[in-house]
Amino acid sequence: MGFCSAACCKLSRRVKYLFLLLLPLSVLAWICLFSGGSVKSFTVFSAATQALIKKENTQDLANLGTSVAVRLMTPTPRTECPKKSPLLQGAVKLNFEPSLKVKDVEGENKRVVEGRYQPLSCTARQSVAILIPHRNRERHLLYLLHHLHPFLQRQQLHYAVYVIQQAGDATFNRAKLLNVGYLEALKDYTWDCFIFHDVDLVPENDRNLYVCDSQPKHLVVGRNATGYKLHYKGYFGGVSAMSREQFGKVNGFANTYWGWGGEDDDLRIRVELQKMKIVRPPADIARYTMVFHKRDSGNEVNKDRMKLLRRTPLVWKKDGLNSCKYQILSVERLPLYINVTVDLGKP
Ligand code: UD2
Ligand code: MN
Repeated sequence: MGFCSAACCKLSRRVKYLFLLLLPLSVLAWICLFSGGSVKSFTVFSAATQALIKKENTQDLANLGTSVAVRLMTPTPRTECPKKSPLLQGAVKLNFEPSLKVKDVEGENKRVVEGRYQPLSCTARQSVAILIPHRNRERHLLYLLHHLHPFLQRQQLHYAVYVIQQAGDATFNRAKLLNVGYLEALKDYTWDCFIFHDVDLVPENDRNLYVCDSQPKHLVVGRNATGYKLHYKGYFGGVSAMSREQFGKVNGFANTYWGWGGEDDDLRIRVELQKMKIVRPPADIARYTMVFHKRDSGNEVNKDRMKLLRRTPLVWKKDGLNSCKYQILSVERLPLYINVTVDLGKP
């Protein structure tokens, strides 16, 4: 037996199937590239393929083959979407039906695949990752997804929704969850922009654009609970937008705020230390409804927050994205969002 055939014999049946599947896939990918398909979608495709090869998951490869074939039959978007989407409606009526089910929201959003969407008719101007810190707020999450998916689609964005779940019952840490969301989302795609989004805040007006500007943006000027007035001058909580670069530059959120409060002010201090300025959309647009809730158990007021805020200028360089230690327990690609469950450790 020659060297090659001896080696081939050693290949498991699984690897052979993998090879047979990969061959037509790579042909498809080349056709895609040379027929003028967007380079970006090819890159996404090959990154996804490599990830799957690593896992040797033949079923997923078969699925990927189908989705590539579907994409090849779909005309490639060539023109950039207009600055102002023609689909915007302005103020929309929100509803919070107690009978709403996950299946209803999935049915309303058939073009959202694994929490991700991109417009068909044009190339989105920005790719945006929505990061939602979460634990035990399933109803709020469903109401938010119900409104947010159509809202983002009307804005003609390429986006994905990530829900970052804190596992266990240690004290809640919103800021660290959002750091994890940023780091994990970047493993999927090089997102331009990140929206840090409370689960209970539903935007009322789709002219409140979920895109990043040249400066960090605070999207909640007013909400029902505060008579739609800005809470206080330096307020940066609730929903905010920072580009990949802006968030990297401030080393993300601090990891050290356990429990309620302070982490949003800490981020504002980081932004100001970098000589950036927080911008806000007009008050009549940046309006939210906060679903009523009580303080959760496990998220008691952080009594140390004032002390922590005083040391931010001294510690921001070593407390943040570059020191964020965590353990991912699972990443589930559900129809409406990517569900990242993480063990953050304890205070
Ligand atoms: C305010 C800020 C929020 C954050 C917080 C202090 C507004 C509108 N929001 O929210 O951005 O700065 O104060 O930490 O001003 N969560 C869970 N499960 C829990 C606890 C919290 O999912 O058990 C998540 C959820 O996304 C929630 C967010 O953390 O929306 C903030 O917690 P909150 O809603 O209890 O605090 P709130 O409304 O005072
Ligand atoms: Mn809240």
